[in-house]
Amino acid sequence: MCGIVGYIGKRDVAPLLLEGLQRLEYRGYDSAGIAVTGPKASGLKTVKAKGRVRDLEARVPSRFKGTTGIAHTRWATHGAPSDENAHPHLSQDEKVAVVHNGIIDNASELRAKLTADGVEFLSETDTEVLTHLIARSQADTLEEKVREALRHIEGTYGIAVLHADFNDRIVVARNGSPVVLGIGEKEMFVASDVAALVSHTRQVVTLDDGEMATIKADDYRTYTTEGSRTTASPTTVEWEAESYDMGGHDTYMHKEIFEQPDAVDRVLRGRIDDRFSTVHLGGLNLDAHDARKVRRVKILGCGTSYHAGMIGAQMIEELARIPADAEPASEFRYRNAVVDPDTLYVAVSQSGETYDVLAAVQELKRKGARVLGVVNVVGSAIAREADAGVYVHAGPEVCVVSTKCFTNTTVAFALLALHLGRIRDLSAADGKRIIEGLRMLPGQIAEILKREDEIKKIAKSYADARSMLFIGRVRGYPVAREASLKLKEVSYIHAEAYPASELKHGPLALIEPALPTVAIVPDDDLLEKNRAALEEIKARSGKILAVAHQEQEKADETIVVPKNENELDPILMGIPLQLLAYHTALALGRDIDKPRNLAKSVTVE
Ligand code: HGA
Repeated sequence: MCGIVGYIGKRDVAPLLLEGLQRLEYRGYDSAGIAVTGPKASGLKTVKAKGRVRDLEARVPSRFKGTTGIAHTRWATHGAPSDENAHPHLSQDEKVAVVHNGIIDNASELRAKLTADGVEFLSETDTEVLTHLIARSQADTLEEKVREALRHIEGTYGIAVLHADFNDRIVVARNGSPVVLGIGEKEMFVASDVAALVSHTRQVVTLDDGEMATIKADDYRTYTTEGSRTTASPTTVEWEAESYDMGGHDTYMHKEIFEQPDAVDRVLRGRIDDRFSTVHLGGLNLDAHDARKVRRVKILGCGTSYHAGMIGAQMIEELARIPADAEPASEFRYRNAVVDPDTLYVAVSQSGETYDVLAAVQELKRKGARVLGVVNVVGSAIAREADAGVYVHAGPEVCVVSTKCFTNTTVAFALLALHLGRIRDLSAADGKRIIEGLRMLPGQIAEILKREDEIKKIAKSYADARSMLFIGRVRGYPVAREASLKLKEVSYIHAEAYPASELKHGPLALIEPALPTVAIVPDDDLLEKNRAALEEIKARSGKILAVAHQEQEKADETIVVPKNENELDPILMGIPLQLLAYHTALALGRDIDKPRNLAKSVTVE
């Protein structure tokens, strides 16, 4: 969702900020803006534009000089995408500029009060109230002005504030929306995502909720919104700037699909213990004694992470024989769920900042539950908020549509299931069998990816479908769900996933030549049942694409994938369907890395 970048130092700030915004484009946005100042500048200068960062760039005048600045990509929550609603928002005296990620819940109330006091609003955003509150504060320092304004605010924010009278600093604050400081040599950066910083510095300080910071060119300090100092020492970001480049691919989605053999290798690296046929998960903080006491596992995630959680729940039940299920975090947090001390709660989020997942974690913690985070971004809010965690080590994922993070999350769940299983009743022989299967995954994924041309051809033949049905049973069902989500997200073709076992209970009524079915047909104990479903579809002249371990007679086409252990098959069976979604979208000319209306990390509710 929306992004913040800020800089203070000696360099010409506008090009730096524009470059930072470009690095955040992947998160999804509808407009952008920039404000600059500097020791020699008189006042603040701003430019804003609806549309892309390149539209903003085209508007930046050649004499737009400054050495301090803040910039933003907006994903509208209050007020339509427009030049006026784009951030930064300026105070009436044009001395204060604010960029904001998040939502101010009591904005209308504050707007009414400010309007009654004679303030004229220039935008429809919730953010603008904050600008006026800061400008109207009588406090002596910028820090105190911001602090005073924030006292009136209910809601979530990551903000960066510039003030013409205090142009040696940028003041930032965080509550529910990420803010990261980048520490350079006599220059400082601030951003909502390390992607905007890593080409300049890999030394970062991540603010906690309720924390503020002042950055100056050669110094930074952090403190709470109440004003007491906090100690925040910089950490080094693992990800290199190059990981954010396209690396010769036409889209990030394509690049990230093809990175999967390496990514899976990374999530396995250093974790397998052959001696005891198990795995070590460093951040788990769950000794054998505690692990034996777990009576249920509840996995919470949104979208693709929820589907990875469904696969994870299946693996945990199979390998560890612990009852497990997955639920959308967005639903869980609102249903006053019974929180049980013997349940292990697992929160899944690739960014580690997904608002609904974070809120569910906070609610669980408040009720005394034990929460494990399964996240990709090291040091992210969920990683820090959870009691323990397993990183999925997929590397940065830029495309809005998740591929390698999904796959790595399912592998991380296989590791967790194996670990729990080996502490409980899974035999060493079965542990060894799963480990051998895990080691085969990178090579088998590479093998599937070699079939791209074949899948591309199939995708073209489905591109004119108005709707598609995805079916699978038990292990295959979450694969069908994720494949259906992938197709709709990136190609905009309507798709629906159903358990194959439920066909007769309704969806069979839809079957006709114009509705193709994609069926997940693994060679497992349900093979014959799945074949029967294909028969039923064929008998009604439905077109079928099967993803299977052997050619399926009743299918019009079969994509044959390599066989692994039954429990791990779901990890592989989704891979060709990522390529199917990709090539269908390509054939339809879609904006693959930035599908309409979607954003990468959903940091608002
Ligand atoms: N509420 C602000 C910022 C929106 C946001 O954080 N999106 O992710 C606005 O609508 O401008």
